[in-house]
Amino acid sequence: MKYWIFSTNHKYIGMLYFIFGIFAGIMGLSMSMIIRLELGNPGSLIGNDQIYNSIVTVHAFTMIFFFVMPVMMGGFGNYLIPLMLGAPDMAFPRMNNMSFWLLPPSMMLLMSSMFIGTGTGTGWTVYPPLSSNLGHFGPSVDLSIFSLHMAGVSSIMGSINFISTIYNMKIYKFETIVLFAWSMMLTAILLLLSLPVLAGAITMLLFDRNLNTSFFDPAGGGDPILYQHLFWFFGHPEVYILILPGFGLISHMICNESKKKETFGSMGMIYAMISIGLLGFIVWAHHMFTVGMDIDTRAYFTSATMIIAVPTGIKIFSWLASMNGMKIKMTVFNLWLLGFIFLFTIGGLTGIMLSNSSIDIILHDTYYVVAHFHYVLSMGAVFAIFGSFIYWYPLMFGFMMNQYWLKIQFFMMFIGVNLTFFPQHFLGLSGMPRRYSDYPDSYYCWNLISSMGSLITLFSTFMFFFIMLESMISNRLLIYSSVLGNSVEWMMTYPVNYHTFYEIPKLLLYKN
Ligand code: HAS
Ligand code: CU
Repeated sequence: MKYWIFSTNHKYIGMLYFIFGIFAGIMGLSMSMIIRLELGNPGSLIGNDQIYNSIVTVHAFTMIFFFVMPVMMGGFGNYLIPLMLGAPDMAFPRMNNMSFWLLPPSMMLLMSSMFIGTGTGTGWTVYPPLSSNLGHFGPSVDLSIFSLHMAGVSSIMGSINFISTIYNMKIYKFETIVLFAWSMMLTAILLLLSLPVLAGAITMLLFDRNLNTSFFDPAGGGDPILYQHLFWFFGHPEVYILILPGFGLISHMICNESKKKETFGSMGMIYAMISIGLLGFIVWAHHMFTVGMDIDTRAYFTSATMIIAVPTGIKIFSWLASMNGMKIKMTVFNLWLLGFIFLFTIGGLTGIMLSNSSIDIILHDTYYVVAHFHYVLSMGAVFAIFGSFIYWYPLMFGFMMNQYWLKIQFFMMFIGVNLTFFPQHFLGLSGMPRRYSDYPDSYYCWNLISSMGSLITLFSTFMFFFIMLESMISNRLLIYSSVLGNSVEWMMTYPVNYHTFYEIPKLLLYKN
């Protein structure tokens, strides 16, 4: 027990993050099922719109801050980055432990916000005046703000750790470290630059709520639009924080699957990720086209946003080029890889649609936006997580899962998420607004289909847990297999020893 709670070992902490992330993922999934149950039929199921809105808000927070980020950065990052760099552990192992242990209390505060007071029915954007005392009296919003503060501290410490580790502890040259390490480095920099802005914004909100300041209150000379600028200056980089580690994981898997020495255009991939990271900071107002901006500002934010399609296109086409020439067998990894590339591209293209300010004025706050971000998140980030978890499962646990069942599980998931989110494009285009618990009967059909899709996704997730459990119960141990990767993290025992290296390994490849 002491080994786990006080652990300073990157593999143990990585595993703690996975356990926490899976738990949070189940919470988030449960809340999404409540949302889809409410929306499966016209009329009211929950019978209270504030409760509905709180569930939507906590679903988003849980998925973003307690599922995707902890699993990608905390889980895969902690477990794999030291192995891939040839480092014995993370740079600051005790800070690593603290990063993790700030998350459970943070999630507890968020969950308490649903049970104490009226709940935080603000959406994950927490815009004032809805989130100020006027719209939300009582302790709920304050609890959510404290929760974000703690999760933010945890992320910032994690970022410092990753930057120091990757910068100082690699045994390769910077240009030759794996793309996953590059993606983690860039994600960490993005976090370090954007999170303090969020922290500032929510602290100002906390002061407005409790200490009679009026940063966001026009009655005292403040401006609610200021909050939106601050939030989205964090919020847009945040969406790239959610996907960049996924890009890294996908690159790594494609490289291994194609049996090539490196991903096609490795240098171009690095530059593409750097430009996505930089551009991510200068496009934030595409979330605010409807606040009454002048035409020049809208033209700027539209153009700047569209430029991001270029580096992202470079990534997509480089992945395809890496796969070119390989024999594409329908292995489980290949299914997740191709699924990711295809569905993420759809999500990206709807993003380009939304970046047109004139179109966005019609589509803003409709289900079209919901469809867009679930394609890039539920089918981008989550597909990357599922694919990678299956890919590195033998390395981390030492067991082999049933590959045939995994294929069935993939197709269930693929059908489920598409059935859930593709119809939401139609709902959005015909004007159904987001964050409402009810709708006119004309939207019934697509909503019903969407809810049925979410049920398929739920069952496919159950099936995944069953497959994991089965691999452990049947004790299908793995010693060596040619289907596994050929990169450095695989040159270990399965599962990897508590201490990977007793001394820094010598690298013989290191020539030029
Ligand atoms: Fe987004 C809203 C625009 C990528 C996540 N996004 C959101 C929200 C989330 C989110 C969570 O401009 C909702 C926030 C909220 O709660 O309100 N997004 C983009 C653009 C990209 C993009 C341009 N988003 C992401 C990623 C996310 C994410 C990645 C998370 C993982 N997004 C928006 C806009 C809004 C928005 C508006 C606000 C909407 C509103 O009204 O609220 C790009 O990074 C996507 C680039 C990727 C591609 C695909 C691959 C590229 C290829 C190259 C060729 C393509 C070309 C384009 C030349 C483009 C294959 C051609 C164009 C055609 C239409 C065919
Ligand atoms: Cu954005």
